Amino acid sequence: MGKKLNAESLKELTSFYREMLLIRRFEEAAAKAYGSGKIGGFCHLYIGQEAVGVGAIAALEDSDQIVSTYRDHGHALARGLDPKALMAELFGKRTGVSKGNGGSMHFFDKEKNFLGGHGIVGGHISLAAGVAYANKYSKTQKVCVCFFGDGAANIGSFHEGLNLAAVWKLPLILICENNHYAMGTPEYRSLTVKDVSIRAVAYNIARDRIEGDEVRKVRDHVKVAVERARRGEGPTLIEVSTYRFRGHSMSDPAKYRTKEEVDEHKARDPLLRARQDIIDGGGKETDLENIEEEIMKIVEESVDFAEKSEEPPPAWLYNHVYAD
Ligand SMILES: Cc1ncc(C[n+]2csc(CCOP(=O)(O)OP(=O)(O)O)c2C)c(N)n1
Ligand SMILES: [Mg+2]
Repeated sequence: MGKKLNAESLKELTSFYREMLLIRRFEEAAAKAYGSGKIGGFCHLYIGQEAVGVGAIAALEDSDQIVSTYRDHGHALARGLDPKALMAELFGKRTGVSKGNGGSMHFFDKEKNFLGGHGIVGGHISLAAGVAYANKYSKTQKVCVCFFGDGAANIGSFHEGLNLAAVWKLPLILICENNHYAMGTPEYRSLTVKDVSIRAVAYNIARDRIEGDEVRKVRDHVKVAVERARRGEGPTLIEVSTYRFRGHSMSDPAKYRTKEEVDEHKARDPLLRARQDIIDGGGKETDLENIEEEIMKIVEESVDFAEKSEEPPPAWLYNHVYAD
């Protein structure tokens, strides 16, 4: 039995639950559309990891930047990008957030300070260090959060990014979403450290490590790092232990994991956890049912919008490839 919550905490947790449910239902709808051939190309689902993105992004101001991977749907939704424009992007339509030119891996919204969606594993970490450098150089108080996986922590750009962020004390929060697999490779085959955050020691920067099934805990820990960065005390490397419930991408049947292992992690589903904490905290089942209904409507509308939108003209293929 969880704790009773005061009205403010209950409201906050319910709003986090709503955001996580939006990600879950949005991606379930995307998987269905993918299965029926309406979405093409790569499509990596975030299902199971929702508390990481929602918790971490809740610790930020809207003016802070987010740099994500190809597994970017959850981060984009948590940042408040329009589900219609995101679904249309998955469908490759001109109304998509990247005008149908990017697809699943390349969500981007400058106004929302959502700076991608990047397909090259780990390559975006040094880009994020560049964004954090710009924040510092132009004397803003902004911080940049960069999400990446356990596999990305073995890429050169991770080490270059960390080193420069450390040397220049950049306002960068590095969040390693350790879902314990890089495609079909389990972490023990590619990592010699117990957890990725230990690598912070090599660069003399702050580190933290948490379990990723409790959304408010993620928010609280990331907030400490954000405040440290805003005080000018430099970057933090945080490992959040999490798990993806689906395969690496839509084309992966994930045969390298046992059913028992997956079930064990599903028992720690961040949505179930939040749901239970809301009920124990004094929230009502009917409120949760209303949220479910509201989210289903948003998701259905996003699919409808994507289906009805036009394809981009072929000439748009050459847009936004090189600077003018
Ligand atoms: C430089 C590079 N190498 C290989 C790939 C192919 N690839 C795509 S995702 C992936 C696994 C990355 O795993 P991880 O960093 O743990 O992130 P996760 O997919 O688990 O979220 C690989 C090897 C790539 N996109 N870029
Ligand atoms: Mg991984």
